[in-house]
Amino acid sequence: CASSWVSATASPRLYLALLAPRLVMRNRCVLVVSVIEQLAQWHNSTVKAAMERLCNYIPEKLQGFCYVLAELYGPHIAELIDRKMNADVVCHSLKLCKQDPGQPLCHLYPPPKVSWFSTFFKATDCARSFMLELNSTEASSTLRGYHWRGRDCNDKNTTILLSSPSLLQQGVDPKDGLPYEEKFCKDSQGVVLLGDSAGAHFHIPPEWMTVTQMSAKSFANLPMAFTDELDWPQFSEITGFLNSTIGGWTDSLYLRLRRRNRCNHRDLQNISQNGMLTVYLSFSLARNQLLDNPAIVIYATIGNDVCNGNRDTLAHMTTPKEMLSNVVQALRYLDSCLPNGSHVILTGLVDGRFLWDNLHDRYHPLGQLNRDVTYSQLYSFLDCLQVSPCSGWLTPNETLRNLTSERALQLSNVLKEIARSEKFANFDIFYMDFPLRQTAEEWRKMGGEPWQLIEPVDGFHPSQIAAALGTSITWQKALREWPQVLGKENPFNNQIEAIFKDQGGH
Ligand SMILES: *[C@@H]1O[C@H](CO)[C@@H](O)[C@H](O)[C@H]1NC(C)=O
Ligand SMILES: *[C@@H]1O[C@H](CO)[C@@H](O)[C@H](O)[C@H]1NC(C)=O
Ligand SMILES: *[C@@H]1O[C@H](CO)[C@@H](O)[C@H](O)[C@H]1NC(C)=O
Ligand SMILES: *[C@@H]1O[C@H](CO)[C@@H](O)[C@H](O)[C@H]1NC(C)=O
Ligand SMILES: *[C@@H]1O[C@H](CO)[C@@H](O)[C@H](O)[C@H]1NC(C)=O
Ligand SMILES: *[C@@H]1O[C@H](CO)[C@@H](O)[C@H](O)[C@H]1NC(C)=O
Ligand SMILES: *[C@@H]1O[C@H](CO)[C@@H](O)[C@H](O)[C@H]1NC(C)=O
Ligand SMILES: CC(=O)N[C@H]1CO[C@H](CO)[C@@H](O)[C@@H]1O
Repeated sequence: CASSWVSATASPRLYLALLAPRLVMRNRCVLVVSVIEQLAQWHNSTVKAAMERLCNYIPEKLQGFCYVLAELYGPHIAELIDRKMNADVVCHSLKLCKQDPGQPLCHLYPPPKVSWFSTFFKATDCARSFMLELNSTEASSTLRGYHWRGRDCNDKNTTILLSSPSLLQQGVDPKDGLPYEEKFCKDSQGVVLLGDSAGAHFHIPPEWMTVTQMSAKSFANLPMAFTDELDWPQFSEITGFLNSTIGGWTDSLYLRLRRRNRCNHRDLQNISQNGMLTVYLSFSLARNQLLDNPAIVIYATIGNDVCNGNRDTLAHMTTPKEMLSNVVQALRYLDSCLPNGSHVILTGLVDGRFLWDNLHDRYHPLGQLNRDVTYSQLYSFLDCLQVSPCSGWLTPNETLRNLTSERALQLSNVLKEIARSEKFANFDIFYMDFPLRQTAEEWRKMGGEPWQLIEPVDGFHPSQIAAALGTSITWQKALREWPQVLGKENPFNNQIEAIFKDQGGH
């Protein structure tokens, strides 16, 4: 079954994989102009100096380009900012020739004192392209690196997992000539995540837009972040294996399984993807049904089935009937791939009302300097641009938020019912609610605030803290209720560690 692809396409749908980069791209002008404006304000400098400062901060590779753009568009931007235009107006003015007729004017900041429309039309110069109209293709053409599956596996070649085993898998004990794997490894298993952008850990660093703390250090991770499409699976709750550099800490199912049984080392893969709807289930699974160890598959699409950016968002949500058929189809496929003795854990959908309830009147990182952009404004702006990651939850309309949660609950119940009633030959199957309530509870006990559990920049995804806490809650639950899923503790752990050390990294 290695490297086979399934695509179970039902109806064509908006798809967050496209949406997540779009979310950044459609906003990049407002975002960058805001940063320039605020840098000038914070350092009491001219706009020109602020642009140079920003160019200095970003990685050297991109600096030449940045200076060219600053030279090209700088004077125009500077003039507009000096006339007290905010970032919305500057960006509209730069893009006027591209403004689709009939589209609403979308703005992040409150309109300037002068009437919005008159400033808008006076300020036009129709610059055709703007520094942030950088094409996303440049960034996404680089191969996703090893962060996605650990070093054994190149994301684009699913056979590699099998062909370059870890040191332990290759070795033979010189004393008795027995292969180490046979001696030390029973009960070992891999971790697989089928999920969406939350599982892959979508994150935009707030340091990129907080001018009060901005320095060259803030952008050191920029090239890598774009290579990985702004996902950070290396820190994520299922497949994380590096210490978090994005706040919080790393705790993952993989690290815990590895601690329990050192033979699980490097057996991780992440086949989650931004926006994997259950109807768009298409994945490649690097696992050989006969030769490989069983796997734990975490099947988590915690929001995308009810989240879309459509005007009539309710009509575009997955129905319970569709959910049933999509998930069962996906599970049948897994049954044909997974080695016997595997386990599948279905995770329910989150109740996204948590987002609005905890964020709507707080300031977004872009709005902290002047106290002028709240999350409620950000959500309306994204909605207006039709790039909201979730129109049903990120809305002031309480009825709509409730209806979205109602559908999410219905879909979770479908998953629960599947786990209860369906049987598969090669794995057993379990259901758990998305542990949001317990996570918030734990965090409160640690002295934290609920808003810290949400990604500060997008105001939507779970934060690194939420991910790490979620792992520990999931682990405790599994240990209590389904210990067979986690396998036994390996009595040879200490010996393995003594002989192989860290086995050359993850
Ligand atoms: C900002 O700089 C200008 C000129 O360098 C100076 O006149 C002004 O007082 C400064 N403002 C503040 C708030 O430091
Ligand atoms: C941007 O990328 C798209 C496809 O990804 C391409 O069609 C388009 O021509 C590119 N635009 C520019 C200005 O390079
Ligand atoms: C994938 O990796 C294997 C083993 O290294 C190699 O033989 C094969 O040609 C690769 N396939 C592709 C499509 O790169
Ligand atoms: C994280 O850092 C700690 C010490 O700071 C270290 O002991 C540990 O091995 C690191 N973990 C990973 C996954 O790199
Ligand atoms: C939304 O749901 C909450 C909790 O169930 C309820 O208290 C509230 O009255 C509902 N609001 C609307 C507008 O339906
Ligand atoms: C809120 O959403 C509901 C459901 O989509 C809709 O019927 C209602 O008109 C909306 N209310 C407002 C004030 O937009
Ligand atoms: C899987 O293993 C179980 C017990 O270990 C066995 O009962 C079952 O028949 C096996 N299934 C298949 C499809 O081999
Ligand atoms: C992280 C990862 O492996 N992502 C992959 C998941 O599967 C899809 C479809 O096979 C790939 O396109 C992703 O790159």
